[in-house]
Amino acid sequence: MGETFQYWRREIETMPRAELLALQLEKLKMAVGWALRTPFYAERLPRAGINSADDIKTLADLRRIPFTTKQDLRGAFPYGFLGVPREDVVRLHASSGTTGTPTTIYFNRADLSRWSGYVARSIYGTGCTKNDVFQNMITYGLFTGGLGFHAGGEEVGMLVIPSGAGNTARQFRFMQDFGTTVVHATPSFLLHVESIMRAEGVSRESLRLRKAFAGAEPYSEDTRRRIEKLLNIDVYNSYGLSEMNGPGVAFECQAKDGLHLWEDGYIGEIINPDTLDPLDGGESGELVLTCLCREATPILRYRTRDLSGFYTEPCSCGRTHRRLRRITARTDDMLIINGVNLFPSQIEEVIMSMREAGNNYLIVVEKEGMLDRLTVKTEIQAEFFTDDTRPLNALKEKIRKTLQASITINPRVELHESGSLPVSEGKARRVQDLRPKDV
Ligand code: DLL
Repeated sequence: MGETFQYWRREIETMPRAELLALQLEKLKMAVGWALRTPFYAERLPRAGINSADDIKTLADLRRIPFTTKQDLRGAFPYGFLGVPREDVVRLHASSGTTGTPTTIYFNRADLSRWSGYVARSIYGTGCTKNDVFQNMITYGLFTGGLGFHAGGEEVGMLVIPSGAGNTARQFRFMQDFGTTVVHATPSFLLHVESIMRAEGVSRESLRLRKAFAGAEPYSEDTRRRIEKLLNIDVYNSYGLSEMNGPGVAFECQAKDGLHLWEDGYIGEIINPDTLDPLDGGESGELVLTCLCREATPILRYRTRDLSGFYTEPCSCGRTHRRLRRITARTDDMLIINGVNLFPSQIEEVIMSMREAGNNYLIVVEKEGMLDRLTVKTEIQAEFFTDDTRPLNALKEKIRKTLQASITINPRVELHESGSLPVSEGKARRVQDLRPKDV
């Protein structure tokens, strides 16, 4: 490729593995020390025979620490995971908490500075510099995507426009007025940008856009390519979660071949989600993360429910931090349709690989008598939409067959005009499961 890679902290990003592991051990000890100051771990860790940081002697001792789950975080709401005096806390973020009690993460000043360092490193690694104008088109507020990227962008020295999500007409005005070169948004929103541009009469040539960071929800490689083609930009996958600060946990570099997990800030493990056994050979499984960089709310061995795996070969960019495979599903995303397991990402893969299919889709599951009924509603590209029902029926049948071949379930397919299915301002809601609960 002849590409020149740029590093924010070269000595850390390309650190020899042995040194990186030694650094992880040092930081793990520190994180265990921090954790023991929280009410939750002060009780949990001694039960596992860990009474002080000195009980961690090697990285293998990590496995003596019990897993932490979302339920643990909820159960200890609001302050059970707080490890510093309340007056030293300067910020909190909370998970979207669609059901039940939210989970809250607290930061002291040093935590915020460490976090923005990881985001800055991620942004810089995609080739951005202080010459860029960065429009952060994602929700600000309790969600970590807004302020997280904002701080990282400022640290790189970019001009950051805190435009937030939504209000698309204004977004384009900002892009034109300030010469925006980089944007951050969810992939589902980015898929819509081009059609909104057309509707608003904004020409691609009037924009200086060259890159986007897309994350906070799963998307396929075909979706990435589609956005890149639609907008003629480079799209970089960005992964994170509020329990691990937010964005800046794992990020693609310019090689765009897996997401580097910043292993001086986070320890990643892959486990079998059913047996909880470690999977050390590059297999896919549930990602478990330990945060090494947050004192106010230390979280150890957190079960993310995200499915991924590590690449075993090194990256062409020279970074030594291992790469995660694109996260396409969560263990709790799985639908069971008449006994067959289905991840929504399997449907996305089919839809986004078909050139006739549009940029938005919706999955509906209902009960019909004793059976589950799967309907895939998909938009189709404007050029394939006609008043003539014959070609439309043929296309519907083609999509149905392609889906069935891939998911082994026979779905009902509905075709919708481009731009007619609902778009969410935050994370996309792709699945409507209308089946009665507990049946
Ligand atoms: O979504 C943090 C974030 C903000 C990441 C902006 C990237 C960009 P939460 O709201 O806590 O935090 O949601 C975390 O979103 O466990 C994954 O299931 C999913 N997720 C995040 N990034 C990706 C990604 C933020 N790149 C949850 N690919 C995680 C797939 C992702 N899923």
